[in-house]
Amino acid sequence: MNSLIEKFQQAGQGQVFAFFEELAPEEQRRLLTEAAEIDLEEVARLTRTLLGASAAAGVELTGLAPAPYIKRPEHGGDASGWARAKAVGEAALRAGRVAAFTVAGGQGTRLGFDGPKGTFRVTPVKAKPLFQVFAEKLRAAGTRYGRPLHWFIMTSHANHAATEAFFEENNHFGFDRGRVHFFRQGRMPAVDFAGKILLETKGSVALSPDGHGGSLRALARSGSLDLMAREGIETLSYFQVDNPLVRCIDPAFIGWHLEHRSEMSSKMVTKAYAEEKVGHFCTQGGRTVVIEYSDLPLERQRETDATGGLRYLAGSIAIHLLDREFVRRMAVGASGAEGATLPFHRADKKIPTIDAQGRTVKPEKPNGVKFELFVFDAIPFARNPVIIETLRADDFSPVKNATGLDSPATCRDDQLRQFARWLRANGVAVATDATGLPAMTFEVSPLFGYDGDSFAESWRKLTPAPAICDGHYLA
Ligand code: UD2
Repeated sequence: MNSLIEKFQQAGQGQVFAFFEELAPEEQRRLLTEAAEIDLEEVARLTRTLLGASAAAGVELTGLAPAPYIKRPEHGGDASGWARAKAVGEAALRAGRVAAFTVAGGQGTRLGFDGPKGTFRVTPVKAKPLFQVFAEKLRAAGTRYGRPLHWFIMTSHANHAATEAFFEENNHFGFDRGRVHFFRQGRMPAVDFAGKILLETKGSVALSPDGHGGSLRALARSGSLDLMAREGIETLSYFQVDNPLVRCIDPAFIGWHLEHRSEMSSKMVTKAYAEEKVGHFCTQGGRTVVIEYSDLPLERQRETDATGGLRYLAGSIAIHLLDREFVRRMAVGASGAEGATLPFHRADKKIPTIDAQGRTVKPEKPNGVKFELFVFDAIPFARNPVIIETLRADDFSPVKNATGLDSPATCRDDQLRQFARWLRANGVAVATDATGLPAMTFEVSPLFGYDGDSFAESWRKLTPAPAICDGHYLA
């Protein structure tokens, strides 16, 4: 018998090959390839630690306190410190020591959009897809600092080919194709509540992406870290595919990170309301940690301090800077060799599978567990982690849901508000409502301006300044 099948049987996972004899040869090969991807010891360990009777009851919450962060100058922070940080960051950009990194391997189920999320169209006039917005911001920043940037994009098995094809069809949105690097994240098998690996069909395992925390080992495995080392890139600017407002390249953030010799830095916003679905920056036992909203009981989320404000105020918006060699260290740990290891999180899900007779099962309630790694779990392992404050309006408006909060509609309005603020800052009168939303719909190309500074530079060069009207595209 095939030695891999034997290994699965010895591990009590023989059900993976229950229908093997019925499969055509190429289906058998495919199943064997998928099975070879699975680390049976890891699955056994996770079953013990996350599913078994001795599984810890959730995340440890004792000794939790709000984490300190560097305040923005407009909220009482040290303006000269911010100016210095910006200069340090700009110098690193001019020296080509920074690259961009987008995690785009998620399944985007909540949005109900079929296709890689980065292909979703978001801008108000041109309906540019998310990937184009990032590509143009990065191109513009590269030009501004005289060093074209490298851009790493993590995909999943499910969307890798479609993502690459999309860039190909669109001529990489003007990005130097030799500087865009796609790589796939790893996968984990889903298991039932007894820890048995689930099949999706007779010839395929129920595999799903290993979470954005899988990006650390995928960066190493794909050779991206080696490429960075060859190119003299020390810092990765990490952001999610769902947030077109993100400052993909933020010199002050980079400067704070470098000045503190931090290995992993993060941006926080003050939470909009107590139950906002973001992680919470905390300290615990002298280390910085992020506690996801789903792990922090509601009464803690709502706790107030002496001033009546929220005690756990600092929300994580999933924007980080990562030191290259720190990622390498974490990646080694993740494969179990030594040192630091990211913990897996358990998510109970409805997992389409087959029963013992091979019939399709579409469960109506959770029937099993997926295992995921979270990138912010690396923070406690980082030397000198820094958290800086950012303004939500300039960094965060994700597209998560089809309607309501964090939807295409709210994101479109937030983009319009930002364009209006940039115009107003340059002396243009723009009619807006009380929330800053302009009456007209217009769009600023990231190639014209991707932040307040770059917009002002381009605007000053326009003589005479154009009259912006409804439908205008400033490029
Ligand atoms: C994430 C954070 C939350 C907050 C919020 C801000 C977690 C657990 N929570 O919530 O604290 O910061 O973002 O928007 O992270 N992805 C992959 N591979 C995967 C899974 C996800 O690449 O296996 C990517 C995905 O494409 C997206 C990002 O990670 O770019 C976030 O994924 P999500 O939608 O699962 O995160 P969410 O909204 O639950």
